[in-house]
Amino acid sequence: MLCVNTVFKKLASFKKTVVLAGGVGGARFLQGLTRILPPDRLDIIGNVGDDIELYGLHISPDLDTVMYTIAGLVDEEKGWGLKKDSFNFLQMFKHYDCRTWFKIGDMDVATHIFRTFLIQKGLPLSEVTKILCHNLGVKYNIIPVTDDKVRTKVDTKEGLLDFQEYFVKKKFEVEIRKVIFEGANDSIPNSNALKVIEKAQIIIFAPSNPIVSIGCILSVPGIKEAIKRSKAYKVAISPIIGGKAVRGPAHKMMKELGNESSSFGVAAIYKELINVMIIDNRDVNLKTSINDLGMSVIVTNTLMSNMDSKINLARLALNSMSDVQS
Ligand code: FO1
Repeated sequence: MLCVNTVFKKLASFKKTVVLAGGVGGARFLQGLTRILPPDRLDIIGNVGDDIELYGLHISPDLDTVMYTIAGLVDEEKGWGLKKDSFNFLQMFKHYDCRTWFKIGDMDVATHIFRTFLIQKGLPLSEVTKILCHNLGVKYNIIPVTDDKVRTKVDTKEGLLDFQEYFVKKKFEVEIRKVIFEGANDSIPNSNALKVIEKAQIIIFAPSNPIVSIGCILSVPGIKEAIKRSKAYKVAISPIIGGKAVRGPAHKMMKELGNESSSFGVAAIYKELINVMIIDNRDVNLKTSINDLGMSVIVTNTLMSNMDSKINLARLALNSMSDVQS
């Protein structure tokens, strides 16, 4: 039997960890990390730029993706939404000529109704997220980067699009010219987010889209500065393998915005914010050029195809501090 002292020693050996996370990539990484770290050692700062208001409902896709994934409720195949959900209410909406390209499930809609109900009662998004998590048995602290309204917009040849319009409706086929985080300049960072960044021993940039997901988090005034000020060890995992995003438009967006669409391009975006970049084996040829940006590089398998690979990547990120220093 494990004695209490051993348990305490083991817990103390875990670093106070903060993860900046977007949607599916971030959630999959967190699936591994939450198998290693107990809730009091891990805080998650989430993206709110993908949020959308539909039929009067406040929908927070990235916060929900992380929450459902940690709760074990996510539709693993899609990476978002609830497993075994159905889409019947959307069929009825078609009669009213409502927008139905954003596929909200019959069970998922309960989360959006309850979130909207609590927000209308006057609770900030961070408190609402805590309540949702508590009710779904998620003990990890998911902190929306801000309680204020920040919305990611994409400037395209077809005009300014809401992020979900670009991502889901247009299937990110339209070329982009600029990304705007509307409302970010006037937003106030969540005080809890600043607190956990300050106290962190390790800050992990999850393998999420660096332009829109992590980019939105970093666009909130004070967050980037807090990360720079923090004495934590900072490590990022590239969501790009062999020049292509594992899923989603990260590589396409980077290219269209004039960044190199590779792990080097991701490292260049995070330059001056991180100490270590974790890249895939297939990108080993980029190691020296990333080193030249002033950071260490770890080369490994970053494709999270099953639980073992998620846990291995999470463990490597946590151990990167000692791995790089030794
Ligand atoms: N992604 C899609 O590709 N199509 C959808 O219809 C869709 C609906 C949706 C509903 C609720 C939710 O929480 C997420 C949903 N997502 C959908 C995922 C979401 O658009 C993206 O994964 C993120 O915003 C990008 O990080």
